Amino acid sequence: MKVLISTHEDRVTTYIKELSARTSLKEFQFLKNAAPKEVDVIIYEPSSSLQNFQPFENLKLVQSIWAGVDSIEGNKTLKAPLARMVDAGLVEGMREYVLGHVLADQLAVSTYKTRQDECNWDDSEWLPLARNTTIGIIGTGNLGTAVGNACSSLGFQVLGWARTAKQLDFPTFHGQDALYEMLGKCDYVVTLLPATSKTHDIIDKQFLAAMKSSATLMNPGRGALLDEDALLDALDNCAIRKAVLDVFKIEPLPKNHPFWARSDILITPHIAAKSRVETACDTIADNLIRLKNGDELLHLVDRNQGY
Ligand code: NDP
Ligand code: OXD
Repeated sequence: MKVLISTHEDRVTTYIKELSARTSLKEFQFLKNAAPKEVDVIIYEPSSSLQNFQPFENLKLVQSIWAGVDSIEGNKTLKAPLARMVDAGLVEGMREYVLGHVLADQLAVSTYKTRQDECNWDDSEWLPLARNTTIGIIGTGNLGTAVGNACSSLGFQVLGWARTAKQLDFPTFHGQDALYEMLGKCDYVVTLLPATSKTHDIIDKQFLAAMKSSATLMNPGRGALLDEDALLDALDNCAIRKAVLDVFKIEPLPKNHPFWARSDILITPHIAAKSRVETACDTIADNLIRLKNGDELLHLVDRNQGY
């Protein structure tokens, strides 16, 4: 099988090396360039220049290196099955990002640094305990469930919300009414939804108004989820306390964007969980071997739902 590696230029050689180590060289040929008609599988990163899949007439699978497939699933030239990335590296990265930011906030890290700069020994505050803190996970898929479980294991109260009903180790809800009711109970709201036509601007005026005024919004999902003007209004009117944002409608965030100057918004540059070659290749090799053996492919995107 011919497998075209269509990733960022810097990573192609490493992908070829790692995938070769996990599969039989007799069965798979990993290529940087190939005649489109001969290609069976494309390993695909959204930053790739490849946008027209039409010439790839014999394509059997496009395996995305990213978990979020919003930049590719709507591509009308792509008729072959599309699989998204589900791997240990993304899970660990997202768990650590969310927990790290929640704990840094609970421990008032930035406040104590400011007081240190003023030689100010103020020990009057009682830091909140996890047991008295509720974290709402909006989108309890692969990442949201892992984040929720990690928060539970540290003693946080966790509530989850998704499109469909499910049984997890923490209480979960679905449906619009349940969402607003749940938001009102959370001290942190973490959005881990995919960007689809149904989730566009889901964090809108009504969503933010349903949150506690003391709550923090954390969006490591996608920038498309957030109505940016509604967030600025909510912060200006103290409808919520703070936002931690990793993803934006336009990336990189333009230099003149109002978010940069706000002390109540913490910006990270889409680094919450990056696809790492070592762990991504475990998933890719698994799917390649399944394809070769005619077994069911994993992590296929439902093109009707968009994720
Ligand atoms: P999954 O597909 O496993 O989970 C998506 C979750 O969102 C599911 O629980 C799904 O519900 C829910 N959902 C989808 N649409 C709706 C809707 N209309 N209403 C309510 N719930 C909905 O994805 P992952 O957990 O793997 O990833 C989530 C997202 O995280 C990715 O799509 C990507 O955008 C983002 N991401 C960001 C990264 C970063 O570095 N910032 C890194 C990796 C991913 P149901 O379970 O019912 O299907
Ligand atoms: C992803 C991402 O979707 O890094 O994997 O955002």
